[in-house]
Amino acid sequence: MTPALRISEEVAAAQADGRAVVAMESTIFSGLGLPSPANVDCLERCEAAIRRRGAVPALTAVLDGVGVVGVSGSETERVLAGSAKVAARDLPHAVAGSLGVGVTTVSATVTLAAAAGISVFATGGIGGVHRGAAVSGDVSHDLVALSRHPVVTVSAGAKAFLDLPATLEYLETLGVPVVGWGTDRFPAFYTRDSGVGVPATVSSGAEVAAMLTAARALGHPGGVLVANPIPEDDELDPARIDAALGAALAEVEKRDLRGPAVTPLVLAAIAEATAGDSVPANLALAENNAIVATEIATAIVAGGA
Ligand code: PSU
Ligand code: MN
Repeated sequence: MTPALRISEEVAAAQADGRAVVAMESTIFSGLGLPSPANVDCLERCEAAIRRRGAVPALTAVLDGVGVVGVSGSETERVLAGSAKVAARDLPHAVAGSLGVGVTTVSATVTLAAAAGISVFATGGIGGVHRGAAVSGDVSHDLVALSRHPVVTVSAGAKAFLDLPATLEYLETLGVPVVGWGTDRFPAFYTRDSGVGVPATVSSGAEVAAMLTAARALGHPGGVLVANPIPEDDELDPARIDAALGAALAEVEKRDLRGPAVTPLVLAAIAEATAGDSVPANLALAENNAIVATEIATAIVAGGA
């Protein structure tokens, strides 16, 4: 039988040498996340940011029925063109059923990173509690995955169109530590302040590494969510984003879309409503998350956590 997990040679070598590794999801780099060619640009910027700081990026995906940690070379093009969204619940069928190309969400990436022994993961924005979830029941498994696997996730908050106060409540219910990177505010993806606070603030990778060590020593399962706001220069105008979100969510309702189909449509509608300005903002926050994730991963290997 083909093994369910494959760690690339480069990633395995970095782990053996005690060098920092940063996992990355693939949904944001696929057509479901960013339009072409911004998706390629985004991946290159994130990988370069990680490498420039001496760490190794580990893009995750499902390829021919194998959970791959460290997608590289010609495999990358297949992943960028992928359109089958694989969350954690989809992994067993994707692997057992030999799915050709599956792009991994936050929940699937946290699962694969933990299986590969990687402690830090950089993304754009996590999924969470959708507006109207009391009726639809749509709460992303991303939140549960963060509570289940000992992986630090760096994100610019959660997706902007979610119910952010409810998302933070749900993270509290699950016992996921949430820390703001140099801020006491929970960011809202394209903007730096969602209006909701975070329970604690950190400003260095060493502080996050120490949290992971403490969690392990106390038998606290799961990871840490590091909320890293979009850089000030790249932030979008909150009023403009609100208007774009309103229009996008009305379209979702009109088309009666549910579940995994919602995000791709909303992101495309926001890009259209902001005349494309949301795309460079998305790239900037993803790169910024890769930078912070690398600082944390470097502190973890330095501290032997
Ligand atoms: N945020 C974005 N673009 C995305 C996602 C998040 O700006 O494409 C993806 C992430 O991969 C996240 C997933 O894990 O959406 C959550 O999807 P859902 O809401 O269906 O659980
Ligand atoms: Mn969902």
